[in-house]
Amino acid sequence: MDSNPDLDGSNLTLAIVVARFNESVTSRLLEGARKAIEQHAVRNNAVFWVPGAFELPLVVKTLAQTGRYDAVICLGAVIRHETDHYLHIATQAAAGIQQAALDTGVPCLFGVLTCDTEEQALARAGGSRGNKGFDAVEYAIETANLLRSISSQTSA
Ligand code: INI
Repeated sequence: MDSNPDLDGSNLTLAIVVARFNESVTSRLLEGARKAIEQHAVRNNAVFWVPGAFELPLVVKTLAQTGRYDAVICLGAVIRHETDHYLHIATQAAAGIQQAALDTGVPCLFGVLTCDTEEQALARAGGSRGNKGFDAVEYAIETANLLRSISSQTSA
């Protein structure tokens, strides 16, 4: 197998779940995600909003279980404040999203920024450090196409 990712989205349906908390950042992640969807000709997509990153895992798992989506992409921004509250949110979001993928067999992508400052988050949401929403869609397409090719090889 070669190392080039298959980024053809034309046979894929994607769900994107976006956390409203820190919306100035997450709306930019969504813009990046939409650019990747257009660039890779994704066949269909649907966008769902949740209050914060802590709510992502349940909604992601529910969407993955419907069987309608080839991958589910989570977008969020967890930013450190004075207490360790953010740490619990970031840890549970990451673990819950991974668990949703393992439980359902549907790729669930972690496009959640975990940063010390809003400035760092904005740099990764279309600023000097790229756009992690764009990247998450590309990784979703690659992983969904890989799973398809594995299952077509094993069923041949
Ligand atoms: N939610 C986020 O998405 N990012 C944060 O930085 C954040 N902080 O720091 O509090 C945050 N809190 C809300 C949380 O995700 C839940 O919506 C809330 O706790 C209710 O379950």
